[in-house]
Amino acid sequence: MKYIDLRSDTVTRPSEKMREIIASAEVGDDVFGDDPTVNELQEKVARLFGKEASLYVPSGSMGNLVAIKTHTNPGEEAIFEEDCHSLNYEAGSMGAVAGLVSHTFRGNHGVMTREQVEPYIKKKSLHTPPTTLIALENTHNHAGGTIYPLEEIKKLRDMADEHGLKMHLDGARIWNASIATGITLDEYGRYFDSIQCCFSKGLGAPIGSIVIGDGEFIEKARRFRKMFGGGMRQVGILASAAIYALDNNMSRMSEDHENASFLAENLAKIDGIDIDLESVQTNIVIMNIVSSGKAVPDVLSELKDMGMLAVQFGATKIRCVTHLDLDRADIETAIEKFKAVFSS
Ligand code: TLP
Repeated sequence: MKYIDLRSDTVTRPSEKMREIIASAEVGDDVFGDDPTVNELQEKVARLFGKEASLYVPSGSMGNLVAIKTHTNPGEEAIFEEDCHSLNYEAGSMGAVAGLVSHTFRGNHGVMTREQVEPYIKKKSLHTPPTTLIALENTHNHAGGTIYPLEEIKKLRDMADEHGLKMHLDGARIWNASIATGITLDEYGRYFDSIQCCFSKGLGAPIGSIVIGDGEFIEKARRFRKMFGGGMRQVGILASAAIYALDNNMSRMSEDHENASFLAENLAKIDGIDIDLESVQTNIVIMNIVSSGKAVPDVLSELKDMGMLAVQFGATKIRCVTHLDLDRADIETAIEKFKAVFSS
């Protein structure tokens, strides 16, 4: 059965054209630094974000870990939003591998503010783990693909400068934020010491993420990538897909955002489904089904029997993500399937 797969934008498959590009990519040994396609990708992305350098890594989780490990020392404290991906879905790497103490704050739609965070920044002392890093997520996955307002990012950057903190962005879906707001990648680049972005989500490449920063930071990060087993060889075959994705699949993301809004507005009309429409800002829709009295696994299994896939996202919540392998007709079909499940 061909499913309408709304589990994630990670389920996208390389198109025929992308596969052709992959097949003809020029390659070399990237651990020696001589894969021309990887080098082209790294230069291109650094340029897009107005930074000196970047480093191709196998996954977003490794990208966040490499970047944060490069900025910090074990026993230091880092500030994270409570529901962020790095702390909740990366297998505990921030504690287990980077050796960090995490201080979390509850964001509003994933957004922590300077006023909220600043009083808790710890100075180095005999007793305290000094706060040395703040990490943001844009778009914020768990909050429903919400966008971090630029004004708040600027305030947090000022705060980071005043207190000597590094600022990292989990920008797995920064492409969506940029397309939705018109804020350029270069503008986002200005406010962070490092950014991690994924090619394997809405951009539709099969594998890969990238860490962006200044030249010295990236050289140091390269060593941690090697330490974590992320030094790859003829990886230009994958980097070529990322270059193709950037050139061809970014501007079309507005279609995914329109599909997500359409899906959310229609699902919100169904009895038993509650959606905070304010949080639907890009390609993610999170719904709470508690008022239906139904259990999430039962709903997901009924949907699956009808040819549709989504994921559980908390005890009473379901997440749907729109992407380039789904068109408006698929979304309309998905809405009909939800209606059928919730009318029974
Ligand atoms: N997110 C995946 C799952 O892990 C939940 C998804 O389906 O959304 N940062 C953010 C904001 C992410 O959403 C993800 C992946 C990552 C980092 C990690 O990327 P990968 O999966 O490449 O390690």
